[in-house]
Amino acid sequence: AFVENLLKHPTFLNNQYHTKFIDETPELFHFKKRRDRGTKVLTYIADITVNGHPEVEGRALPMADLKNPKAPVARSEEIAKGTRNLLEEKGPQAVADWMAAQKQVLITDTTMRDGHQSLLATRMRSIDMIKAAPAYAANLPQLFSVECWGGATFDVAYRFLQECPWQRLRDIRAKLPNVMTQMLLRGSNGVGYTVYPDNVVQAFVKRAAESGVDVFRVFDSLNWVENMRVSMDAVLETNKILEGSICYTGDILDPDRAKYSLKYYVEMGKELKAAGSHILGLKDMAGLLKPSAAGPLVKALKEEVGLPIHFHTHDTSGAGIASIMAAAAAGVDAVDAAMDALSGNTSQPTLGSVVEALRFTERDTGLDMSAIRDMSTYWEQVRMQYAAFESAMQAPASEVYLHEMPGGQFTNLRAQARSLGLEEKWPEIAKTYADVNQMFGDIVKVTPSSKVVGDMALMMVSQGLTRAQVEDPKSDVSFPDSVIDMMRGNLGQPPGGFPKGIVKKVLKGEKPNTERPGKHVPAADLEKIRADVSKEMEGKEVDDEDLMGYLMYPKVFLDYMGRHRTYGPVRVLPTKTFFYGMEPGEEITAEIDPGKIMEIRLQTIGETQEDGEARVFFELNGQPRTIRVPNRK
Ligand code: BTN
Ligand code: 3PY
Ligand code: ZN
Repeated sequence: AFVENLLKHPTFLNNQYHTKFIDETPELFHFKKRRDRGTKVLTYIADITVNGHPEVEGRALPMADLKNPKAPVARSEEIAKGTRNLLEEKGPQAVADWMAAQKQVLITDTTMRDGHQSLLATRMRSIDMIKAAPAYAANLPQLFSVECWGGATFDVAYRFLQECPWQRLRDIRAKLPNVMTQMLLRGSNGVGYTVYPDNVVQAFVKRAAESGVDVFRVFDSLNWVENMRVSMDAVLETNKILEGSICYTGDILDPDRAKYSLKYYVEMGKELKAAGSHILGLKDMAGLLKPSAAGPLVKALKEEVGLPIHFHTHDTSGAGIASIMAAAAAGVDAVDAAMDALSGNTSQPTLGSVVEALRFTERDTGLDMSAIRDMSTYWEQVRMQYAAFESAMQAPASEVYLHEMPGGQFTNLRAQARSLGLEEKWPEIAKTYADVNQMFGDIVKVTPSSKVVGDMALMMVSQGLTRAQVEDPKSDVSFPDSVIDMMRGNLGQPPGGFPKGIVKKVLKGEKPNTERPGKHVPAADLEKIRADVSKEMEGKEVDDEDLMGYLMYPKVFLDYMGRHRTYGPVRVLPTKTFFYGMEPGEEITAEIDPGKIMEIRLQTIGETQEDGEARVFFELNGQPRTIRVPNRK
């Protein structure tokens, strides 16, 4: 009925369909009759089969004979106790104490979050993760944690994957009962790009803990501890693990980058400890911590802060594992790595290689190499499904020391440049990004501040502007909105503040706010918003998870819900089907509810009729079903 309402709507017929159309047009939701979920899912398959998925259009195709990935088998019936059991039984401080007392280097597997965020534009679907979870529980119980939530995954799940991020978390949690789950939280920016009211951040953290997050890695995109407090206090309330994190930028060995010195990081570490962190995160989001600097930094943090250290880096330069080894020698407690098949380049260093590098040393990780190989074989098959989202990056790039872009941004910005026709100007963009950083006062660049620097650099290169021209008080420059927002103080303050000249130029004399941005954002009336959203969705109940989805990304969430009404739980489909539909004669299965399997066979695709609709003929559990979908081709 939704599709019918949509197709017959004058706005749609006039080709004025735009993404806001669905949430601005409530009559689309006046259904005559509710279709069952099976029919909805068939409608999705039919639509994708006939029209293609817009997200993979014009992109590389996966290998023709691609098989549905098969998860590794559990090697024992019994699930050994792991970090999660310790957290549940003894609480977060006990985990931190145990960590500090360990000899081994503990390992976090980032494949399900940063790995695919950095290599595959965050497009990995829940089903591919959930299938792996039992093998993690059975075969790799010595892992410190599995990073599987937060960062960009939240937004991308709703926006591009047509699935609920909360359900992903609950499903992974249910199948991984013994190893801690971990998320990345952008402090007062939650899992978004802007400042949220304090009570929204608090409610978000509470809900995330209840839905299954054990370790909260919290950072601020300008390293402003003041701006992290609300979220850190909220984590402490949940009795989960608070990993307050330093974002590493610059180079402690470079005398010309004195702002981000060893002393600076030690001071920040102390502030994070005073704020209640159980663990200190050392978040090297761009992979700038060189092997020669990692040792002295980790040693100083260990000695002077006194918290267990959890080191996160990216292998963009190719030097990642060397930095990990230096950190390990200096006493780091835990490190992040991605399973081999999703490691390297802008992702984390290679998990199996880290394990081998530490084997037969006093810091041996205790992980089983054959279990790692099994798991990586699975991830390799998974990765092949996402060929459309692979970046063009073929090799490590020491260029990262010039621009300092975070792993997730590097390939993304390059793709953005390509789509603007600026591909051959990439070296200039990289240099301009570095210039913009200096113009903004040498800031930490990580979501969302990295996006601001990227926006500015692209604008300058596309308009042919130099730094001197931008800074010239006599020139008239039209700044990107994100730059204006940051100079107003809406992301907080970097160490030493933004340079006065650029603030004045961007704000044209408007006075910036230099206090904590959240201080000036009124509390959200959560129950009123819940009622309003429910009304917008024809009285559908809005639970806390949905409410948080809406509060983080109002439009993205409502669009998702609109599509969900039409297409149902498409998360149960195999990834290949989700992106490419089915071929005549093909048969797939999908578990629509635990234990309830749909057997779907696509018979044929009929001709498109005069009404512009194609008939697609299926068998669903042996029963013939005809689905009509608009042919938009
Ligand atoms: C998007 O809105 O582009 C992201 C997700 C795709 C939504 C599905 S794809 C099949 C159907 N047809 C559309 O135009 N959108 C939905
Ligand atoms: C994110 O915020 O998504 C990041 O990965 C930052 O490094
Ligand atoms: Zn990262």
